[in-house]
Amino acid sequence: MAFDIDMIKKVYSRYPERIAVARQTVNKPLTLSEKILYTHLWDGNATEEYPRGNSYVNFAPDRVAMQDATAQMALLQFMQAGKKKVAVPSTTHADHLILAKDGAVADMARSNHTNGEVFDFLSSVCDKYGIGFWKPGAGIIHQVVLENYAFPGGMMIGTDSHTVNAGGLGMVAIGVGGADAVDVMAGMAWELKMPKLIGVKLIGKLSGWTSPKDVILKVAGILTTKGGTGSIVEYFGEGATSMSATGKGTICNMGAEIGATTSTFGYDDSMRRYLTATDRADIVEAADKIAEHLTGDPEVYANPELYFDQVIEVNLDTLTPHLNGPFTPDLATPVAEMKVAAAKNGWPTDIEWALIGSCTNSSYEDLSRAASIVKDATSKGVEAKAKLGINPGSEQVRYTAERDGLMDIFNSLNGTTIFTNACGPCIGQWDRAGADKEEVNSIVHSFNRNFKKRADGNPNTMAFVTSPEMVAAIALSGKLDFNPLTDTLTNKEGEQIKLAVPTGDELPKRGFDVEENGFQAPAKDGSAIEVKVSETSDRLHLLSPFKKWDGKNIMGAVLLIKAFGKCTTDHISMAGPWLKYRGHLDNISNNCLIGAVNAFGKESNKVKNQLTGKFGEVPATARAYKAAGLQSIIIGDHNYGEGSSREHAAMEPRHLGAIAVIVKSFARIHETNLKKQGMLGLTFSNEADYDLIQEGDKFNFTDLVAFATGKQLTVELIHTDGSVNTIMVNHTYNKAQIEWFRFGSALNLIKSQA
Ligand code: MIC
Ligand code: SF4
Repeated sequence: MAFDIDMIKKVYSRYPERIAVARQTVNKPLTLSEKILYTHLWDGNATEEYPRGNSYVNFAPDRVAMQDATAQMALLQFMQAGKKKVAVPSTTHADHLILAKDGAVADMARSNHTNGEVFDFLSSVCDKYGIGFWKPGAGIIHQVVLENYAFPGGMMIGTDSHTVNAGGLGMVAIGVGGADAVDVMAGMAWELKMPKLIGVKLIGKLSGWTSPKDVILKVAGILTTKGGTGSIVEYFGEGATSMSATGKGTICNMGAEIGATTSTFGYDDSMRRYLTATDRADIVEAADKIAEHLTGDPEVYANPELYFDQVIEVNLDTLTPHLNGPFTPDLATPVAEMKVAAAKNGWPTDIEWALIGSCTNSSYEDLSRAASIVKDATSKGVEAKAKLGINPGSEQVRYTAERDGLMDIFNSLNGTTIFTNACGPCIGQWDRAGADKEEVNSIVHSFNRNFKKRADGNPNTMAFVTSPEMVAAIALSGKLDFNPLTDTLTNKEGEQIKLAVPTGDELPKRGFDVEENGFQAPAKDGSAIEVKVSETSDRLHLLSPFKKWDGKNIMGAVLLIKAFGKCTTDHISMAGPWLKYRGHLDNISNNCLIGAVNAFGKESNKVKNQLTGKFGEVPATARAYKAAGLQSIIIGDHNYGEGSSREHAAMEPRHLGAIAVIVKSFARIHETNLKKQGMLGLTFSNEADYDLIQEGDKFNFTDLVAFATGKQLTVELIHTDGSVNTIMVNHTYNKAQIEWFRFGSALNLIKSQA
């Protein structure tokens, strides 16, 4: 039986009426995305049409998901909101903090020891406030959510950008910062700008070496890392219905890499099969009663140009495997072109490590298809040239794969390590031997992100994203440019061997099984439970509120850093070794912007201190300004804050005294995070004004006292030679968000109302 089936049935029971009203209001056939949005309006039935890409709308999500690295800050904030229990079903998943090194058993034991304090905190805070806790080893948040909580037509938010994975089961699932999660858990509305809609029509059918991963690698190549910003991507067509639910999850998962608000698919047989196999036939029964509402209207899919803001068509019949990278997930190279591309760009083709896993590709189907390649190769006497590392997505997947012999197949290959059911190398929790030598090298993995330094901390590791099947083939060949469709491998006898095309099981033939799934149900009444945070801990620290705005114009703020080029959340608040401070704002602030490249001098973590004229690290310089009572300013390029939902990327600058971030454009989640934490997230009205910012600049916000919705702000740039440029900046603050700024943070506002 499904968790929270009563909640799901309640959601479904209001579908027919709410959709009928929405259809009348909007007065045209509806996409699936619109159906889910309009059935989740905070105020009930639709009373007006919300222009896409324009109006802020209040929604009522059905559930909240959090992972250990973001939940610490989310729950520290929730503890301040003055509530007894969460208002909607919520879960926390311990997956990000487990370091991959020697293999699952040793790694798990080590992690329980090093992270014990944080796991205990999460376990007790969840217990107290009615939140389900999936213990370390239970699996990666998005795989566990897909297996247990996602349901067609539902709306969920999660404190992780890959929450969107649940679109594989037809949800609108959206990644947010912890402060947004706090709103929903505290029983308040959740606000989102009405997304635009991108329709992706999948024609043909996947076959041979091509997998769902290649669909999204292709789409990422078309749309780039910011092409999906502010949009929901809705997939449809024969190619959509013919692929598995977990394959759909893979596609939706990496929608985060194109900046999409989320991605989704209509309810179909693949979802029925997956729900049934994961012991949720009760959802199928309920969903079938309203099946017509759980997918887009036929008129929409027949003439998508009339209903979507943009339509893309991908032909699965002609699609081939892709490898995307290095350093950005949208640099797409079809496998047949890799030899030329690698030679042209100087990408090393020798591969030492090939990794399968992450929330993107760690399903049973993924493992079974990769295993088929390994089995074929070993039976033909081929040995691996690279090391293969595998992180299964959940204990249920791992246990079942073990029972069915898949793990034996992997283990029969020389150089394979099975890591924990956790994020591991995907988030830099990987103790890769030799990484500190910073050698130039390439790796391949089935993850979603490949930003610099992400997997092993080495800035010279070039990571290429590809399907699990391709990762397995490349592990065998040891070559980035190996094309299994055409190339051969040499076996132990010196014979040339061609790999058979991958085969696999969408779902385990004998059903899923698990002994200990790792779930901890919360106490019915948690009021007596005490949440312990030691005052001397360097991992956890209770929050103190940010200062309220004094109501005056900001004058004489100093430039902290003008970031050059790509500045993702990994550049602003690096993960890997820093994950351990996710519950301690002051300590984690020591990584603030250390990865960002300073536009002056083009070095990282080296900025000019305007007080001393000397160069220093970004966090230390910010602290010096703060100590001197100065507010500071961050300047950035396009798509600033791309990547993660981690609100630390907004809280750290705030904590260190930065007050405004002015950029050419923002990634959605990060912009909201800045607003929530009481900062000014602003964009140049004239992009070229970025070039006016000089190293020793001071900033005056001369009309901040008149901060209002839809009205530009004026900023004076005072250069060191005394000259002044006056520029205009745009903002997207609505009335409520301006209140967050006034109060110093959204949380301050909640508290003042409690
Ligand atoms: C990631 O993939 O970058 C993460 C780690 O899962 C983040 C969340 C985090 O920073 O904790 C995300 O994608 O939101
Ligand atoms: Fe974990 Fe990687 Fe997925 Fe983020 S992208 S949730 S780090 S597996």
